[in-house]
Amino acid sequence: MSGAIGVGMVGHAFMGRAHSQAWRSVGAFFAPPLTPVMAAVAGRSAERAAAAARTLGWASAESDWKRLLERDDVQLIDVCTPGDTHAEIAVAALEAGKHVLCEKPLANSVAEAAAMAAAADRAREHGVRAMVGFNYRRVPAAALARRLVAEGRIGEIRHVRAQYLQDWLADPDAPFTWRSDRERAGSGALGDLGAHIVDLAQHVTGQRLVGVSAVTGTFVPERPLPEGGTARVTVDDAALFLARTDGGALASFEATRFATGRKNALRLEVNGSKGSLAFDLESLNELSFHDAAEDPATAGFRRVLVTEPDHPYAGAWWPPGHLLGYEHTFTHQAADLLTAIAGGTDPAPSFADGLQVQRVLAAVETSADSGAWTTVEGSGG
Ligand code: SOE
Repeated sequence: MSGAIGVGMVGHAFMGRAHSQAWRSVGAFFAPPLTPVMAAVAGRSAERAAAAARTLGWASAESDWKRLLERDDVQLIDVCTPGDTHAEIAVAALEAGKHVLCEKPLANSVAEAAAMAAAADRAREHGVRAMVGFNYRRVPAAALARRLVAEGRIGEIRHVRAQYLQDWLADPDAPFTWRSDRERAGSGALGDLGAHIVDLAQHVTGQRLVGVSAVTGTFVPERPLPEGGTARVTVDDAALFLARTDGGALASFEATRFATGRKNALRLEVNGSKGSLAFDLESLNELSFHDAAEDPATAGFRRVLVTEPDHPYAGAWWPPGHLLGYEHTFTHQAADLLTAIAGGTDPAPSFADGLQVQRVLAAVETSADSGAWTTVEGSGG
């Protein structure tokens, strides 16, 4: 398949802006087999959607996302809304024969995620594709880490150490938003940040979590509402857990919005029998690599600048040493999705992958509530 593909995006806040940037830039840098046409953006307020269309580069605006499904000039729906609407929009879009890109976490519950994965399975039979937006897989350094693990460069994996640390809720006076509301967000730091590190750790190692032992906490139980008064926080502020993988590794995970001074510190360290890899999103152009076979006198973590033409994604951008940022991960995501749609293959991560992450999140909540080791559904663990 080649030619153009019309995109309709639902939601135009932070994620909508990040995705818009990707749709604007992907054609210029990746020459994808399908050229995205930014047909329409949908939002609940006609005025705000029209303003978003103008600033973000969409040709038109709709005040009801359902209109996007009726439009012949839209073949791909990009879901950038809070989690409570993902399932309804994505399932309807797939049933209308539209390809879907859906922001993470896939849904607010395992039941919703399962319904979405089932809809994606049915749609695949008609050549319709679905992808969940775990964008950090597409940081060149993270993609290189996966490549090195797959090539056996760090041997058998013993430890996975994953953290996603932010601090934007550490101030008790920070206002209440949908992200602190279980009805809308599903969970707190767990689904928002923990989902990313679960996906990334599994992606880099090629192993899946089979069981967890977790603690979660809410440090600030009420927050001020912008319009006055307060609202009760119904999600976790932080979630920490230990896990076993199906490859025999022992792993630890930490997701928090209360790590003062840490702004967007997604860190992953993997220790193997032959060496180690370490990544920190706050220095996202670098991958630290330790080769245990090196002379101990000079061995240690080496900082690899991941900007060479043969590093994943990097060659499409600038000459070596010219750095990339957060926004590029969304462009890479768009490029891979367009390539998969054009090639008639399943994009990764699929909705089935999103469902599996959702099951890990559910196991974490069950374990935190019960205090018991909890098996991840479907893991055979
Ligand atoms: C907020 O914590 C947030 O924007 C997440 O929702 C994103 O998924 C993450 O990439 C950055 O932080």
